[in-house]
Amino acid sequence: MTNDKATTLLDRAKKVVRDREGPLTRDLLRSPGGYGLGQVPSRLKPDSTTSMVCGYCATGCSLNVHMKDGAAVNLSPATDYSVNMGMACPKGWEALTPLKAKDRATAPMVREGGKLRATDWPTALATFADRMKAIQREHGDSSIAFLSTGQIPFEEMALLGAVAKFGMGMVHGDGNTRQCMATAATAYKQSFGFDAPPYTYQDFEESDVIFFIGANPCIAHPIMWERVCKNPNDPTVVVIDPRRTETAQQADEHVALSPKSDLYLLYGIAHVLIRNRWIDREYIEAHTEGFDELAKHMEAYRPDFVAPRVGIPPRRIEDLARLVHEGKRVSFWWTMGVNQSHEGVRTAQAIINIALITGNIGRPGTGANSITGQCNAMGSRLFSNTTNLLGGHAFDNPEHRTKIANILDIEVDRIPTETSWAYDQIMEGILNGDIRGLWIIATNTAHSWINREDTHAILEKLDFLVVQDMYHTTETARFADLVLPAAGWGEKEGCFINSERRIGITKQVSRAPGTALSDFRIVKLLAEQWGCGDMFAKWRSPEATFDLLKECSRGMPCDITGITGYDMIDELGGVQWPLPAGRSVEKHSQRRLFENGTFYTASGKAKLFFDEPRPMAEPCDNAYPFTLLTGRGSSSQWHTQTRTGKSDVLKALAPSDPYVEISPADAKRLGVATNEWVTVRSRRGHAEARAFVTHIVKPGQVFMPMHFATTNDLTFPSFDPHSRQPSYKACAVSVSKHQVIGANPSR
Ligand SMILES: Nc1nc2c(c(=O)[nH]1)N[C@H]1C(S)=C(S)[C@@H](COP(=O)(O)OP(=O)(O)OC[C@H]3O[C@@H](n4cnc5c(=O)[nH]c(N)nc54)[C@H](O)[C@@H]3O)O[C@H]1N2
Ligand SMILES: Nc1nc2c(c(=O)[nH]1)N[C@H]1C(S)=C(S)[C@@H](COP(=O)(O)OP(=O)(O)OC[C@H]3O[C@@H](n4cnc5c(=O)[nH]c(N)nc54)[C@H](O)[C@@H]3O)O[C@H]1N2
Ligand code: SF4
Ligand SMILES: [Mo]
Repeated sequence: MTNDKATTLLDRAKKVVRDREGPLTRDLLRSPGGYGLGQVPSRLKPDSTTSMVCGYCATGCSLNVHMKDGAAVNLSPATDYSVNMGMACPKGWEALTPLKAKDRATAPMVREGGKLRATDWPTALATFADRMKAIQREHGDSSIAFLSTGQIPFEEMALLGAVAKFGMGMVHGDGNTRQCMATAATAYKQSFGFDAPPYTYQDFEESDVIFFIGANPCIAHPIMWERVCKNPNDPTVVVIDPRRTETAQQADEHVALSPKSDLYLLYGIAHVLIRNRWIDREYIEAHTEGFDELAKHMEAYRPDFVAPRVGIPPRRIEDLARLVHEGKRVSFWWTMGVNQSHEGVRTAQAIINIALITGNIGRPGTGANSITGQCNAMGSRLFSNTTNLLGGHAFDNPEHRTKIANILDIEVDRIPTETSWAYDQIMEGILNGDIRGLWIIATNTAHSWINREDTHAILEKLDFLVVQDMYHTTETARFADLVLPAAGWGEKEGCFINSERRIGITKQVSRAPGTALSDFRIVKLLAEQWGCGDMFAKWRSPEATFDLLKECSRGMPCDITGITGYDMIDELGGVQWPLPAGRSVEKHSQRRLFENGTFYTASGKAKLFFDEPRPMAEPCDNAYPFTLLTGRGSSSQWHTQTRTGKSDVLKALAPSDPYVEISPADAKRLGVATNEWVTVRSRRGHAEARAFVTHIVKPGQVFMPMHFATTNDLTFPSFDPHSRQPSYKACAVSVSKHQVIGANPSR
């Protein structure tokens, strides 16, 4: 279709809508800047190539999108971007395909007579405001809440969090980053004084010893793994994971520890380091607090005490400590095997402690480095206005509230004085009837939340559930009273922050289908309908919002006041925070934190935290003799598969049925072979899955990928007490051979 023809058709479509619907919709159609209804991308030439950051994982690769007649036709990985340098994983290559899926939500839908029916925006907006307000009037501000995401630009998250809390008066709102990054965020905040991952990806290439703890980058962050492969120092790579994962198979050493025994292992390593004086006394004195207490606590964790709890010989603990000691540049990287644990925060801090006491931080190739998950998990941690007030501020700090109120030009008493409930507390609140209206944006709770049976009962209990998603067919949308159709990545603009704190830009290269709108636009319209639109007049567009958030960051560790705007981010190949006003950076620069040993705590020193290890929430017993581990299964599947499941290419690259990894010894005992159906049972539910007989798991353990909804029918809802992150990765299950071999019993 030519541009002219598209414009004519669009004009006609606009006229039809204009004639039918009132002033609100007219305003919606007027929106400039590529975030309105079906317009030709405004910032880009119709036939051009533009680069933008990928919308899946937190690696933050840049993709060149090739446009013809104003529409994206193809893409290829950018070669001049420091993150990926010409590489992309299958999801990145296929990123445009899910936009064309048949089940895209193309119009708002309301539930009538038990069924979701298409409606127009004015009806949808009025339904939202009327129903939410009625609940709020009757049951108070705390009775309506929202659940947000790490997968939309942070300008959208910030607007959402601001409108929900300052405009609509909601008190509680959390994000799916709770399932993912809460542990790392809490650990960093306590230890460093701010949630600040210290590294830059260059560190992958500069280490001589690399530890991956509960991380499987070959599958979950393949382009980060490519960076490890480019390391010229022939580094020693150690993988600490109960499973012999793809990454473990590539590594020099695999420590197949017992599930959730990381704290013992890490304390054992710290014990040996301290006992042998393999520590950096000078660094400890100058830059840390609490070493004497730490050393005292670690006395008990002798290798012979620790080893049986970890399931490895004492000698290996000595050897691992020696490896840390002999390395010149040792880096420690962790992901969900640590974060998703009943004692995740202390485990993350045990890693941080080892880096600190050996002086492995703030230098090239070092660091205690949490790898983030979603494309904008870091953006959500700083700007979603859920657990933190915009820009890493605290809701319960009066000075912070005043600062933010002044920047946003709102009354300070619009800002809640208390921190929101966490995700699990919001779910609990629904169960108790305290929360009755819920607005879910860009997360698929009914699939991904821990212990799905309960989740479904909880969602059913709500008086009013709004689901704002790209697709109307998600597990969560099935429970919705109102579905708001959202534009996805590539259909709107804004910024993501990747794992190394690099702010990257995404653009509109494609039109959202039907009357789907960007989340930014949807939230603006809801604010107007609610009657608080004037409060957000300054939030004109994503880029105007970026400017506001910049101001919010001023003087904070994440200060980005030195970024002039989107063009600068584009030109420099992304910009890592911080970049305070007056400071300049080179194109493709690589910056790490704490080079001068000063942390964000009041004393400027990092704090050393430790605790007694606690038993697993649900240990195995005779009835449920296996430990179920869960996580990512393949590099071509993304979470609940609403997007990757729409690509034939990606589907061909991954198993289509749920499966369970089971050790050859256990399979033999149970009499099951690969591909046969088995039933996996926990105290909460059961799942049918195909057996995948493999040495990846040890006897007594099984693994199921999270990409199939049934996995969370089994998981046990336990949480880290400090971060409230769910412990998805360990519960007790049984496995039995299914009677009807070869047939799929779940269909
Ligand atoms: N292809 C693909 N890539 C993704 C995603 C995706 O869905 N698909 N999701 C993205 C997101 S949001 C995230 S958070 C990341 C997750 O990235 P990762 O955390 O790397 O992936 P997971 O498979 O969840 O978990 C990592 C490993 O933890 C191990 N583990 C389980 N229990 C323990 C334990 O007690 N101790 C230790 N040390 N290890 C344990 C598991 O065996 C698993 O191999 O991936 C991101 N990248
Ligand atoms: N058992 C088990 N469970 C897990 C995990 C595990 O390891 N094991 N990992 C946990 C982790 S780390 C994570 S991060 C979560 C992820 O869990 P979810 O967040 O539930 O997973 P997604 O499939 O990414 O869901 C994102 C939703 O947003 C929609 N969407 C995408 N882009 C947009 C957009 O621009 N706007 C709007 N409005 N919608 C959009 C998608 O269609 C999809 O429905 O799962 C957690 N659950
Ligand atoms: S590694 Fe992550 S950011 Fe890079 S292309 Fe794949 S999904 Fe996208
Ligand atoms: Mo995640």
